[in-house]
Amino acid sequence: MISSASLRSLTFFLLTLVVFTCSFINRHEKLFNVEIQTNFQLPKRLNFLTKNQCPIKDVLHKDLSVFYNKNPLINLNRRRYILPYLRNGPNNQLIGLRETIYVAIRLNRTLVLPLFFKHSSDNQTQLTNTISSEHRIDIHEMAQLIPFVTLDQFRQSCNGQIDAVFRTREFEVKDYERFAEVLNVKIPTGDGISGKHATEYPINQKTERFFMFPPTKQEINKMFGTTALCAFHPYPFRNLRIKEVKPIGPPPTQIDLSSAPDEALYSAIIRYTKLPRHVKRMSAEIISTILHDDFYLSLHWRFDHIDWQKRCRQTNIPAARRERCNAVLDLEPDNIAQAIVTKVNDINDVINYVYIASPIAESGFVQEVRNIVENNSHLKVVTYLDVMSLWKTRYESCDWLWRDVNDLLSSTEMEICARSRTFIRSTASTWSGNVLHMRTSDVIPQEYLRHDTDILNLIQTVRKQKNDKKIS
Ligand SMILES: Nc1nc2c(ncn2[C@@H]2O[C@H](COP(=O)(O)OP(=O)(O)O)[C@@H](O)[C@H]2O)c(=O)[nH]1
Ligand SMILES: [Mg+2]
Repeated sequence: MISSASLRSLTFFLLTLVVFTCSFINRHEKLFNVEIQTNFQLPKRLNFLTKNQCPIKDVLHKDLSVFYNKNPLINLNRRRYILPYLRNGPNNQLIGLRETIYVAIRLNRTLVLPLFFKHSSDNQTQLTNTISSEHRIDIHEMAQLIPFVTLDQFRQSCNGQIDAVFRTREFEVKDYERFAEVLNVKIPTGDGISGKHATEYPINQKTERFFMFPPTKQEINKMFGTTALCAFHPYPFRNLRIKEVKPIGPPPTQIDLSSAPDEALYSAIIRYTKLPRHVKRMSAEIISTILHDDFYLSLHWRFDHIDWQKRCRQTNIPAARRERCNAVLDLEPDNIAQAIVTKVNDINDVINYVYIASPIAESGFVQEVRNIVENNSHLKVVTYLDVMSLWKTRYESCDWLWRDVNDLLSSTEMEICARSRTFIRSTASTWSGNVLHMRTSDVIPQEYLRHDTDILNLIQTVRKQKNDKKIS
């Protein structure tokens, strides 16, 4: 016999269970029902009870302070910080991060892991427009080079307040107010706000456009030298005048800051800020299953109408950009297809595959290129559509992937291009530029790298060859 008291408890328990289950499903529906208005068909509602297990688990750590390394190659003052605020696309952000690390080293400050933002063309920003740093860089690797703290640790150590600003340009009070709101820190911008002034460095200097500085320790200290503990470095990007040297050879076992040349130090920073391991693993899988570990040529076609061509529609653009814009706006899929086929014929090795990477918005144009190439040669063209089909079958239950799939797709395509036999880049793109850094002779034999070229130059050469043939 069940007593009425036990019956009441049982009913209460069942009711609680129902309410909990409903709210769990509801919460997950929100999480998984990520609406993606792209050309590919994602599973509408990912089934979190799917039988297939996600092949790559535990990609993101809840707490990045676990990466606090007592013994990195370069030890820095753990009481003084520098927090960058990155901007524009992922590769601009990566360059901004690298420059901040360089400045941090020269100023002897610990890096604060910044926020990383999704690209403005990425429509997966319903939940948040930020993305985990672990999707952008291999944090394990970076921890081997320098010490860093999380934004939370920084807020705690600095009592939520910034006390020095290392400027890269002129900022107005409203800019600081926005930074303060996004970062949830105080940036005192004058007596009116908190009574304490966060000093702007370089002190008492104005600039028309950007503060630029050479990479020497003396110059950087002249710009930003201060004993203030909690420094903020908004919008770093190409302020540091340094030659980017590809990292090659085995990793350093030690770095002596007093003797390391500036370029070698920057090169080490490039080496230790690589794409994350899960991105490498997924691209390796694509290379083996779709490209059959065969030689393949890759093309980065960056010039999409929505984003890249935006700068062509501005008024008063510099002459070099106008020229590049004119060259791009003139092109038809046929020109690109011809360039690809000509390039493949110029290479001694047998190439059967071509990977075309491009912003998703350009997929119609890329599809036309694909059809022309495949109808006129032996080549099989692979694009993000093939990647998505593979991911839909293999990674359906990896919610970490689908939440940030556009961003991760772009990084995966970078790695695919980095590993190709020959890479055709788009000049004026940091995406292409960073792929070039990844194509070191450690990864691709030097004699292959000689064949790498720029798509606009290649198209011009092909046109010239055709004209010369007509004349002769
Ligand atoms: N999937 C994919 N996205 C790309 C590609 N090229 C550009 N994008 C998109 O455009 C953004 C490029 O921004 P950024 O990294 O700043 O490079 P940049 O604008 O070319 O200098 C990326 O974040 C992607 O959203 C590509 O080849 N594949
Ligand atoms: Mg960009």
